[in-house]
Amino acid sequence: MADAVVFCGYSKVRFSTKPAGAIIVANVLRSFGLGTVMIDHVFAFSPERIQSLIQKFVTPETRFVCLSTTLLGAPGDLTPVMSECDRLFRPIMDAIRAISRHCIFIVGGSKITRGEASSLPFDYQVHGQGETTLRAILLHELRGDPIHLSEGVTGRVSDKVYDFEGYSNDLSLVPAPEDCVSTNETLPIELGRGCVFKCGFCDYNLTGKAFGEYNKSPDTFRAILMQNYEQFGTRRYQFSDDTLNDSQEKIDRLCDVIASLPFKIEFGAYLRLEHFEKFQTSARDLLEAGLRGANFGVESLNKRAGATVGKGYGLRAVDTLHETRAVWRGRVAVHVNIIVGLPNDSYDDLEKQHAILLDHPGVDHVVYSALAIPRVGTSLFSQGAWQNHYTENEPSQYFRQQIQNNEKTRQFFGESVHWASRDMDLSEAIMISRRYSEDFFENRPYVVNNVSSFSVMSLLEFMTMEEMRTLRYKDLDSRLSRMAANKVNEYYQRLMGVEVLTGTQTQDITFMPRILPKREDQTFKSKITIPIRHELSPAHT
Ligand code: B12
Ligand code: SF4
Repeated sequence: MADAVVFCGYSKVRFSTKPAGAIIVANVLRSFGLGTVMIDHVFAFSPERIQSLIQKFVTPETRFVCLSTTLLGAPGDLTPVMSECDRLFRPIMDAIRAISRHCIFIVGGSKITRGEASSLPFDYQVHGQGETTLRAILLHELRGDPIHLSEGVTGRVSDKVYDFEGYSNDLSLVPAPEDCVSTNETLPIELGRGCVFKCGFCDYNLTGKAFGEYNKSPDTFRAILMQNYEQFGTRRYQFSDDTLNDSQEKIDRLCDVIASLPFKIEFGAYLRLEHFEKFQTSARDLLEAGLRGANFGVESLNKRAGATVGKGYGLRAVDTLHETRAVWRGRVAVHVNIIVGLPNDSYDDLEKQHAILLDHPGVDHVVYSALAIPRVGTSLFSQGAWQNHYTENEPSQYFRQQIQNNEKTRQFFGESVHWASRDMDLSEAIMISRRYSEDFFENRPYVVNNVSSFSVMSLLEFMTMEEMRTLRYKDLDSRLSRMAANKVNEYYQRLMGVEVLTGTQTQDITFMPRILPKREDQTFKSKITIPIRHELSPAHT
């Protein structure tokens, strides 16, 4: 049985890693002494297996059920949306309600933060960072503390009120033994949260942070690496930082900590390409520290186009990619993201760019995405800046049909502007992206060419980088499916064998009884010690 259950998953089951946000949420619950189980791969399990898991963990005493939406979607879904998560989670919610009538349902993660609505009756919807907001909910539910809800959405609790000051010393991104981590598993990690840049199209609520803000202290970062190594033997990571190399200071801190470890690690990350020109030794330093997957948001090789959204590195990217290649020599999987449909990118520009990328020896994988302008959200575009460059138009008859025939596409288009620029509209941008992607995969057939640099980090659990550079993706297709199925099966078996611990202690709360006494209880103060920095006084009220 469990006091709390956290459901989560990554729609690309083949290349999955446990979602960072869900691990953190589970640990916040545990820090309150609540016996918590995290159920990953939630939508990849058969209804029978879900039923068995619910029977094993949910009882009438279960108090909290959480859903973490970052990366969550139906297996194989590349751009999952909240409505799809609602559809798949509804039967799970109903089954749990039938057992525990009074349990509290809480949802959070990127989809909720972005402003997508949930049609399910969640008691709380957490907007933004979850550490402090979830604590506020738990203190409200468990000991009757007041809570500050945001207006507009029922049960919304926002990090705008409950901001997270303890980030740099927070250790909650370390899975617990009951999270069923296997020895060779690639785990998520973060050195920093939020991004110092503010690209026009970016739909993330923590952009434009100050340099150095929300970064882990070296001691905390090292402690996380050590704990994972000692508990699970972990040596491979995916950073969830938006830009790992935003400053020389951050690169140095990363490299110093890694050099001080008694073991070597490998990692993948989002990196800013122009910083390899700016910080001259960083390509070598990062390689030596263990970089194996580099993910670059280049967006456009056309300076005039990129500059309109804050990515104006232009054709110099091509030279820098040659330079990183000369240092990395195939040991790092290099992934480039390109947006089709930026202002000033004509069809001719896109053709030239595609020809360059297709032949570039320093590029292993390219993801072409049509520019999406969300109606809701936090990007400059979703707030209306797109109107400087685009008008809204109707999709062609052909596209309208495609949209109508597909529930997910309908949802995507429903939430995005169907834009038209001087050069193309969204429908054409989607077709162009698709054509370039197919062309790339046809011409560059090896595994490393067909999967993202993040997927490479997961695949390193099963094969070497050399194999990924010499094996054809098509020949591996069925093997990859089998591997994914085995991974989910093994995880299920281990989860069914798990005993959920209750009363786990953390560094935050020295003692916390499982069901907290009410505030009026005179024994309360002597039983619980919450350090001052975690006393929840809403920051802006
Ligand atoms: C790393 C990352 C990836 C990696 C993931 C690898 C991995 N397994 O970890 C890769 C490269 C694979 C990836 C892929 C994609 N990604 Co991505 N990715 C990110 C990134 C940079 C970090 C995610 C993360 O782990 N953050 C760290 C954790 C701790 O944060 P978190 O999950 O948000 O959790 C916190 C809160 O949200 C909250 N919380 C989370 N869950 C819950 C639950 C409850 C109950 C509560 C109370 C709180 C709570 O508490 C947590 C702690 O504060 C984010 C941007 C960002 N910085 O968040 C984009 C982001 C999540 N990705 C995004 C997108 C669009 C994609 C892609 C669709 C891109 C594409 N076109 O292919 C794909 C598809 C992914 C999918 N299936 O959904 C968007 C999602 C937008 C949306 N609608 O949700 C984001 C927000 C980027 C953006 N700028 O818009 N991504
Ligand atoms: S696109 Fe990347 S670099 Fe730009 S603001 Fe968003 S997270 Fe930062």
